[in-house]
Amino acid sequence: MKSYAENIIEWPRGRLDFSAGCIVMGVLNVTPDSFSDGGWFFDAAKAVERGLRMAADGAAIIDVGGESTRPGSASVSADEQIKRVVPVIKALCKKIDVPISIDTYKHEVAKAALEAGAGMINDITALSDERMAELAAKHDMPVVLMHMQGRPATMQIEPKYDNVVNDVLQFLLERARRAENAGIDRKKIFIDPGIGFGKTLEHNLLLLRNIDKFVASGYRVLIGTSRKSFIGKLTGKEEPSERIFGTAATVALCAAAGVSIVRVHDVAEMVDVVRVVKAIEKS
Ligand code: HH2
Repeated sequence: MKSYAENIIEWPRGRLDFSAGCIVMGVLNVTPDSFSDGGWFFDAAKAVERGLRMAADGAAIIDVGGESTRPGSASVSADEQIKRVVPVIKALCKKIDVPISIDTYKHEVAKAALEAGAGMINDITALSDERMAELAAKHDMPVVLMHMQGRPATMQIEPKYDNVVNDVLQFLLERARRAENAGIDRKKIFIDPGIGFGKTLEHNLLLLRNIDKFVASGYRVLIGTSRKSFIGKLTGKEEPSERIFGTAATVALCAAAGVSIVRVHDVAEMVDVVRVVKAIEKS
C-alpha cells in the first residue's frame, strides 16, 4: 500500500489524521432534490442535526452541498447555494470541530462557505475556474479535484473513453499539477475519479478495480461510491437507501487499496467497515 510522506495534514481551519489509514467524509446535502437524501435535510435545523449525528458517528470531515449534481440535474445559482449552505456551516462550526468541506464548483459559494467557517473545497470540476484555485491557495485549504466527463445535465448520455483508467488518471494529474502551480500545497490535493460522473457501469467498475493506480500517483485519493446507481444496477436495489451493503463492498475495497477518504451517506456503517479493514491490515 502507498505510504505518503506525511500522515497528518494541518491548516488553519482543520486537521486530518491519516496515520491509521482511510477516513470517512459524511455527505450533507442541503438540497430538495439530491438522488439519495434530497429534501431530507433541506431545512437548516434538520441539516445541522444530521451533521452533528455524522460527527458523533465518526465522520472526520462533513461535506456540505447546496446543489444536486445527479445525472440530469440543472445547476443552482450561487446565491441560492449560499442561502442553503451558509447557515448550516455556521451552526456546525459553532458546535463541532470536524472540518467542513464545501461541495461546489462556484467560487462565490466557496468564498461564502469559507467565511462561514468551512475549511476545504470539494470541486467536481477539478478547479475549472481559476478563481477557485486562487481562493484555495490564498487560504491554504485542501481541495478535492474530481473527474467528470461533460456536465451533470448530459453526462450519462453515452460517455466514451479510449482507456477510462488512463484518461481519468491523466486528467487528474494534469489538474493536480495546475493546482500546485497555482500555489496549492501538494499534500492538500486529493484526486477523485468521479464515480458516476459521465461513466457507464463498466467504466465505474474498471476505475474501482484499478484504484491502486490512482493511489500510486502520490496524491491522496478520495472516492464517492455511496448509494450510487451503479450499485443499484448490480444489486437490483432501486431505492438508494437499500444500497448500503453494496456501498460497503466498495468502501472495503477502497480502504484496503489505500484510498485516503471515502465520501459516504451512511457514516456509522462505513466507519465500521473501515475499522475492520484497518484491523486486518494491522494484524
Ligand atoms: N458525488 C456526488 C457529489 N459530490 N464529490 C466528489 N468529490 N466525489 C463524488 O463522487 C461526488 C461528489 C453525488 O452524490 P450526492 O452528493 O449524494 O448526490 P447529489 O449530487 O444528487 O446531491
